[in-house]
Amino acid sequence: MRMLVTGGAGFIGANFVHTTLEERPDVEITVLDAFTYAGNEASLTGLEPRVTVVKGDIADAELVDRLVADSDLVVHFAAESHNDNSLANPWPFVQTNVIGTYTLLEAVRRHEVRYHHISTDEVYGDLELDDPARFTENTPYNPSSPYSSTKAASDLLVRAWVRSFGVRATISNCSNNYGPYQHVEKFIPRQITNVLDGVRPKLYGQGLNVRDWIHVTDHNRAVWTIIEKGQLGETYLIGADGEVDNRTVVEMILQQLGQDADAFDLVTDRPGHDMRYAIDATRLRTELGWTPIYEDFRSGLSQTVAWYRDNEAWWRPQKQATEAKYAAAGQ
Ligand code: NAD
Ligand code: TDX
Repeated sequence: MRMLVTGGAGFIGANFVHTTLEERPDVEITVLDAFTYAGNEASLTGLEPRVTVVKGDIADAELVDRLVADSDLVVHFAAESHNDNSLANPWPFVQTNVIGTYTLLEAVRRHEVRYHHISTDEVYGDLELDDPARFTENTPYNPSSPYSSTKAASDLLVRAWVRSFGVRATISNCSNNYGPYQHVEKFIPRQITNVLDGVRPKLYGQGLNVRDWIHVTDHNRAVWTIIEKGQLGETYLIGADGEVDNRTVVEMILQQLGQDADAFDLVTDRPGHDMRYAIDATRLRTELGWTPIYEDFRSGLSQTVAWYRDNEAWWRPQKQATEAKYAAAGQ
């Protein structure tokens, strides 16, 4: 099988490429990635000949047409993915997440290629801390940020291309991922690498916001489950019952690195900061039989802490510029 993986040099895409090579000997992969600040060549070294890396933009219609024509399946991870960046400059989010997805959809439509669309639970907006509800496939879309609204727009394009043009597509909306190869701008790697650098972790607001953490390998195994068993045209939510508030995550990281649990700073909150995300993945579990492997967040986190401790050469080149950006925003 020849597979086109967009965004394969990013966090989840690179993990997807690694897992796929290990578990699917019949798959050959072409990665299409623009290598923005978030793409990292060091995440994909030594994977030839089963992986071919093409540097290019998903909004480049000619390039996309050629690569899609040559594929049996497209898995679309590429995106501008960071909420804080989308508040500072929304335009690349509209361009990549909306126009880029449109460009891919037109190509899979022309060449009748199976397509899987990677999306986020943030399209559903947020929940109150004391709300017993969790997101399901039937929750109405209500995105808050430029990032989540462009992801919502891309999901809706996929649904329309399924219905109007018969494109063979599935969609997944996953909760917050953690694990190796995640850019140091994101919450967990930022705090781990801060502590490794002797810098106090930075919590937005009071640190009360809740995220529903899932290990990236569990996300990617769910994606494969949907590719193989999902119903065309359908949406599946992916989550592993991993709700934890940010303050508790920081306390765990500090403890795992031998520091006092209260050695963090509270900093300026993110404007419009979503309070809580929570996924009900019953459909994925019961209809498709998926279950997560990393059921204990604390031990998955401790493996992730160890990965960053052991792979400084991977993250060090991005650290200074990332922290300079946060410092300018008072965060
Ligand atoms: P990431 O920012 O780590 O990686 C994104 C990748 O896309 C990078 O390699 C980047 O170079 C590439 N890219 C960006 N613009 C491009 C363009 N125009 N053309 C080609 N490549 C381009 O993101 P991630 O965290 O790995 O997220 C991957 C996908 O998963 C995204 O669609 C995101 O919305 C979704 N998602 C992420 C999470 C999470 O917790 N990180 C949770 C749910 C869903
Ligand atoms: O330094 C920080 N301090 C802090 O308290 C950072 C970077 C974040 N936070 C908070 C904000 C959030 O409540 O931690 C939480 C997680 O923040 P991010 O890592 O920026 O993730 P989030 O905004 O929740 O979005 C992530 O999950 C859903 C991904 O970045 C998205 O791509 C995905 O769709």
